[in-house]
Amino acid sequence: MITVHHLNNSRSQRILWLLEELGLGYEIKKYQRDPHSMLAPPELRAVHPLGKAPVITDGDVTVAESGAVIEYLVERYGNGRLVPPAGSADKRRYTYFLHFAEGTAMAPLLMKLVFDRVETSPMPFFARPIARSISQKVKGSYIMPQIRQHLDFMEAELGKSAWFAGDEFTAADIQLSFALEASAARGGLGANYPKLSAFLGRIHARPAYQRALERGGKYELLK
Ligand SMILES: N[C@@H](CCC(=O)N[C@@H](CS)C(=O)NCC(=O)O)C(=O)O
Repeated sequence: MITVHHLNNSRSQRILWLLEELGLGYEIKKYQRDPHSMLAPPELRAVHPLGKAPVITDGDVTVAESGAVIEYLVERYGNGRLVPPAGSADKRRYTYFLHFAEGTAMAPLLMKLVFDRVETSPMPFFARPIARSISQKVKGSYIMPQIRQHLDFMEAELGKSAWFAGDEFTAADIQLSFALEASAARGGLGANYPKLSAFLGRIHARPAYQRALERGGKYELLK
């Protein structure tokens, strides 16, 4: 039996969605973030030393890191579903986006979250204007331009085909969804990106996405 070690409001929601798309049976072990630090509870480190989500166990196999979890599940159980044919141009795009999502797109979105917190976290009153000024400079000169560059790129890519890796929906769309949902929550993705907004509408309407939400529980991305 596949067990998804599911942290609330996290990347592991994507794995529930993938399993629903593949129609596989699985169980969920739920973990709650610490309400102040937002970190995962220490119990998750018993599953994998980094204690981050997603991580799955399947018999005596443990797989962490969302791209690796997705590759494991589609390779082991997909029977060719949700992956473009080997050797095709779509497969190269698929592999690129599987890595781009966590390797490139998520980095400035995480920095935005951290710098927003720097501005609002408790500190001596005289330090706040300095902290705010540094944070706003970093966001204005680096973080937001990076996020916009990534969104512009993804918007243009969706002009080439219906989905990110061709005209068929693939697991790369699932992998990219978290960066796009995080961009909608905190990175300026709105009506200014019509193709990306429509992409979010299309994935949220998928029955498997809805079923994963029902099983995973409340899903609200950190702002
Ligand atoms: N690149 C990793 C990122 C894993 C990650 O940072 N997960 C977050 C949840 S979205 C987490 O576990 N945060 C809680 C913590 O680090 O304690 C992946 O894609 O799996």
